[in-house]
Amino acid sequence: NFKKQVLAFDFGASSGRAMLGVYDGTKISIEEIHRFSNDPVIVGGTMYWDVLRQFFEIKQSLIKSKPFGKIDSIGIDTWGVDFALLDEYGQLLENPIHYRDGRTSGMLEKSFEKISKEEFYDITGNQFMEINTAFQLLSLKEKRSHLLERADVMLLMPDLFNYLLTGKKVTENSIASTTQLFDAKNRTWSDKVINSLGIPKKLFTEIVPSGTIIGKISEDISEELKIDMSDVIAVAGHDTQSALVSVPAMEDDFVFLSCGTWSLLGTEIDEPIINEKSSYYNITNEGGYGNKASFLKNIIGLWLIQESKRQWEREGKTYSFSELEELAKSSKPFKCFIDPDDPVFVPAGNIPKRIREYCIKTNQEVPKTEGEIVRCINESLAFKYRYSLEEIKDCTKKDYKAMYMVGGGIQSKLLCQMTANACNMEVSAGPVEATVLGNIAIQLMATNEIKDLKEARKIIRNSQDISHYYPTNVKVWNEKYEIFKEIIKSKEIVT
Ligand code: LFR
Repeated sequence: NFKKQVLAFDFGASSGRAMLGVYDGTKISIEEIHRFSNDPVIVGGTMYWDVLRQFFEIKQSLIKSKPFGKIDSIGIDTWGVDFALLDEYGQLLENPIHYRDGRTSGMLEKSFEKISKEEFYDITGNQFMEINTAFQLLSLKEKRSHLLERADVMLLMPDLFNYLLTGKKVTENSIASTTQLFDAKNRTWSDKVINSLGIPKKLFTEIVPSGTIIGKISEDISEELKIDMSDVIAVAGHDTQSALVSVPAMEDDFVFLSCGTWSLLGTEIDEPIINEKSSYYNITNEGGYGNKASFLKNIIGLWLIQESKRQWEREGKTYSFSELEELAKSSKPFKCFIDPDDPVFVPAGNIPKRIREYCIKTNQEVPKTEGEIVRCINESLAFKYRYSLEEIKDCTKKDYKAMYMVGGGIQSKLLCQMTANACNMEVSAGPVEATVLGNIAIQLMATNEIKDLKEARKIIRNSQDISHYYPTNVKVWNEKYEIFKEIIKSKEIVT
């Protein structure tokens, strides 16, 4: 009658959640304990995390989990790159700022005045993106340096929540590796990058591997909430790396596509790949569970549909995701394409309008209806997956027989089928709750309930439904792919 119960917290763009994971020795089952809004708050033009509310919700979750009995451990993951600054008393200096805030605009170019782009990539192996921690910190250095001077410690978001629960200040490896301040080959903070950007070295705490038991819930909190002092485990704090743990692959070389607000497409490797080609393609290397690295592309993902849906709501038109999918399905195929990763699509706002403007600029038919917009997003994403996969394959020189799609985005059967068609590849889709399952599995590995990553993947495979999609209509998709490539190249010239 063996049973282990753990709690996984996952902070995503649509919501934060506490999920109970129950392991019976062969399968993991999950149940939602608490779901709460994780909406950023704009104050005086700055977009913040509502961090204390989030901590309140963590406490609420702990209270709500009481009727389920003993919780053996807790693990927390969030999206990457955001952080908090603390003073020497361990208090927050200000609310953490959200990566979609505009403060990093121009910081990439600024950084290249301080360290050459080549050396920067050579050390960090990270895809250059303005949202990265390095550029957020540089914007502080440039515009509000007094804050950095006052700060004692920087903690990335999952590490911040771990600290608020336990009082222990450490940095977990996966979340460190996506900051662009991390030396990918030596797996430590990069003094060279940190010093070149002029960021105080003392802000950085010790890096611990994913799956480190960092301590127990503090006495204060356990007394306040009348709960046991469960262990807090630094899981892969970076949600993408927790999700990767649950890719149900049996083979060593596989392609994964983690589909949520972002689409992360890549492959798992043992050592980072950093060379001229990977730099040219701007492919990122990130650290994962069990010393694995992943070689992947950040693609803007379902943000385009989520934010379009919000825009239509602002205009008084409310649709569910499945309604939007139906509308897209019945719209004319291949009417127009966008480069989903064009910078114009990153900020929040009127995405449908920006898509129409993009189509005008690139001399394409302009999508009018909601269905046409969603169709254009889905087809363009599917083609962007192929485009990125070709770049990855050009670096690894490997061929992959199937693509493993995981995460909430796979609830769109349309997107899964289009991905199979565009990439001309079998798509295995599942689990939907990849991040949470990975978070749970890492906790179970940390306490030796599950032996290793291979076994964790097997258990998850047995616990979850996996669907399969096979390419159809390949000839047409191949032809249209050529047009997609022309469009995204011509846009580079127009702007
Ligand atoms: C996915 C994710 C990506 C990261 C982006 C911003 O949720 O963590 O991996 O690049 O969000 O942090």
